[in-house]
Amino acid sequence: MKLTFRWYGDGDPVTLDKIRQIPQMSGIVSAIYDVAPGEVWSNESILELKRKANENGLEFEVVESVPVPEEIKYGGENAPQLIENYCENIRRLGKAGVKCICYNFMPVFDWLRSRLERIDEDGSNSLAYNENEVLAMNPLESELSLPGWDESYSRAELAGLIEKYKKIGKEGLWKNLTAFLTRIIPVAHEAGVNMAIHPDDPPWDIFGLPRIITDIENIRRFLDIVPLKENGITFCTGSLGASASNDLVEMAGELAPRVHFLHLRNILITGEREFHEVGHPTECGSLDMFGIVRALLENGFDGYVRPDHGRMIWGERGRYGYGLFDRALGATYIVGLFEAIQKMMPRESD
Ligand code: DNO
Repeated sequence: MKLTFRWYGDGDPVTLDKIRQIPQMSGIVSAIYDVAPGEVWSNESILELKRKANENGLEFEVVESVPVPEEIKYGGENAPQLIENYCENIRRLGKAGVKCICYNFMPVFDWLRSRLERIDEDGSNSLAYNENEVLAMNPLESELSLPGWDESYSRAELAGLIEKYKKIGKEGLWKNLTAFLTRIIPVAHEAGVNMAIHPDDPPWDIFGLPRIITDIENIRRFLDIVPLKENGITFCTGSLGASASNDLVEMAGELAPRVHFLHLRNILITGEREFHEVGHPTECGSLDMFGIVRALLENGFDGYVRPDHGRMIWGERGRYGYGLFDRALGATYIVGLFEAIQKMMPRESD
């Protein structure tokens, strides 16, 4: 596995010289942030990002995300052209040495929480989700803002978008995902790039918007659309784990050969559709981090890993979920987990 760390570019208070000091850190996970979804990224900007990483002793082999424009997801008239642009990004990134691209197919909103600064018993802050609080929010009034959200729409545009998805429903979304995958995966195969779809977070419908990358049945359906290795997933423990009916250890074992990217974080489920984010170790939350990593490794996982969201600790202020301190603690926990499990596994020569 290769340990990586998400970096939001020059404006990120967590700088590359800090990231490189985390033990075992191999590279960054980043993206070109100043272009609208659907546009082709310039070769110069891609190479510049790579240069900055390399100058700091870090690789740039994972992109998160090349965002999928809404029009591809709802199947608008420009979808075919936008899919071609997407293919061009895959080719350009492959040429620059990128090996894995993470993306999602969530309508309108990427990951969602109802509280951004839950005060935990130890004085740290974390992100929390409570379904009743979410239902009480009006999606047309942006009361919350999370990194990863496209907030460029006017209210009227947003209302229109929500209507479009309600109309096409889940099967419409599957159909548009199929059109997307059947075109992009052969390009990724040629370019030597693994595509890794991110599960929906949380893994259920919100605000009447359909969500489909949610559980084992749906992920099997997704993988079967194009049964090539390059059509793979990001195994995000915190996203899939929010649904208590997802058995993550079992899912990890079955899906391992198609997991290209692993997002590790823990959550504590406190009720029906209610959870908050906690420190990464198993004992801190509801997820069996050891069991998940062991199931992945025993079934051949050898992809990229990053510590996912951290809490805000030691007085740090920063991008929600993406401060330095707790993610760095998570990174060293991950290194320990992998080392222990790998050393316990029977070697081929034994
Ligand atoms: C949240 C992230 C997501 C993820 C996208 C991938 O912290 O895991 O925003 O990057 O869903 O496209």
